[in-house]
Amino acid sequence: MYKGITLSASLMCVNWLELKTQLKDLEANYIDYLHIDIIDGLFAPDFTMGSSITNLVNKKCCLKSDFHLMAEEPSRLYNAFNFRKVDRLTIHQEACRNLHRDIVNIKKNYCEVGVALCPGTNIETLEYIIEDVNVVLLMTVDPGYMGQPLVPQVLKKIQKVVNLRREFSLDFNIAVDGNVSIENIPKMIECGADTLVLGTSSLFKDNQTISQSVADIHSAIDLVK
Ligand code: S6P
Ligand code: MG
Repeated sequence: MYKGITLSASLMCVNWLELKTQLKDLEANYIDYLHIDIIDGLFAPDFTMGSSITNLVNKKCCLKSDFHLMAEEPSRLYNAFNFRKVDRLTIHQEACRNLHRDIVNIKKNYCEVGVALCPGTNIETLEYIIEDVNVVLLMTVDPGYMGQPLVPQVLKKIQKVVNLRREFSLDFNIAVDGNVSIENIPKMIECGADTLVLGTSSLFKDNQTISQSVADIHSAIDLVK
């Protein structure tokens, strides 16, 4: 955490040939979570990591896990992963036939729970589950790939979720995921985001080390905090 902002590193953006070193660098630079994207090729295009990879990474890395399941009916998949009580598991509103049941199940049996919304999904769908979640994750790109441009209208949505949180007197986190770049970080925080999912546009850059990227991320946060 830096100045009240939680930092979550997107594992799918890691340099896989340097995995061990990069995991150590994330730990040394006080990153809070490893953001683990699971894509089923149906809810979103492409595939990412399966349990053999993520369970191995979890064993070797001290960071808490922030699972982001971009999968249809995600409850089919929970048993493949090793969730610890301190981890987070975020599922998509659009992917669950019975969202409330799924949220209560995660909270009771696995770990902290989050609900994610794609850029095109209205926040009104949160009203009846909002009291049960630890985090609302707003996708700031459409799910599937790293390196996509920001969907700018989501900035307005962050502010709406802040208002909703105030209206219900709640304290869940508001996470943003997708093109969380050095340029976009101040805008996102000003709108009310407190958890940043960091990928190729800020943390994992070809031409600099993780420590240098973290310094740039801190400077971007300093502009508004
Ligand atoms: C996208 C996924 C994300 C990406 C991350 C990429 O479907 O949920 O977590 O890994 O957003 O970051 P960037 O900086 O490359 O857009
Ligand atoms: Mg993600």
